[in-house]
Amino acid sequence: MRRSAMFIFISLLLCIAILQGCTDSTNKELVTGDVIFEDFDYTTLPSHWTITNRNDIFWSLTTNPGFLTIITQPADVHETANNPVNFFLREIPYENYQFTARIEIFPERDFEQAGILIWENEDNYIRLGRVHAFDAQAIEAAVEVATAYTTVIENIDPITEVYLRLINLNNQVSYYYSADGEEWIEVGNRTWVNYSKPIIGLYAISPVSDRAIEAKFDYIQVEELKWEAVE
Ligand SMILES: [Ca+2]
Repeated sequence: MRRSAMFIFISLLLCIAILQGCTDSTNKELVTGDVIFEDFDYTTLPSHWTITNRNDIFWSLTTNPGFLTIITQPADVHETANNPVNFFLREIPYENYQFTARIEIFPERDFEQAGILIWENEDNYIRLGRVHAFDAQAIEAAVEVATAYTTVIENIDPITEVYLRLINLNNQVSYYYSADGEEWIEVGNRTWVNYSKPIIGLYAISPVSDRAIEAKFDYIQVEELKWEAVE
């Protein structure tokens, strides 16, 4: 890698979590552009959402008003076990972005989980979940590439409310979570992706316990990130 390219790369790494005051070697600054905010404060799902393997018995916009509620089912997209029941997907108009969601779930058996996605298809995706894994409460940062699943699981305190965030900047994705929406902790390994369209998603599953438990999605926010010339 040429020195200037390396400098830009290192600059990106340094400022990916701190979205103000970042400049690169061409004197550009990373700023927030347009914002998509959806708080699920409606009773009819907008048409920009698609639902995979849709089963209307197990999701609702009215059970908990102001939330998208998904009832976990024995579903998953782990490696070749593809059965994504009620994964909510939507395309976004941004190349670089920060995707945040506030979720309430308390998983109590292994692999019960809810989380957020960056999606190409069932075998190529980024997944960040609030999960019960190996007898512990955890956050899981995962990526699947052509059915090969790679994961980092970090144990956390037994919280019900969680904020999850994925940042996609120049095709490098980083994973964060927060208990309060203010203090963010990076998890997992930053991952390179090159998907055909920017598609984000929400999911809640119970692939081993098969239990039906409630995952409440309070809102999503997607902030466009862009480089702007410094005056
Ligand atoms: Ca898969």
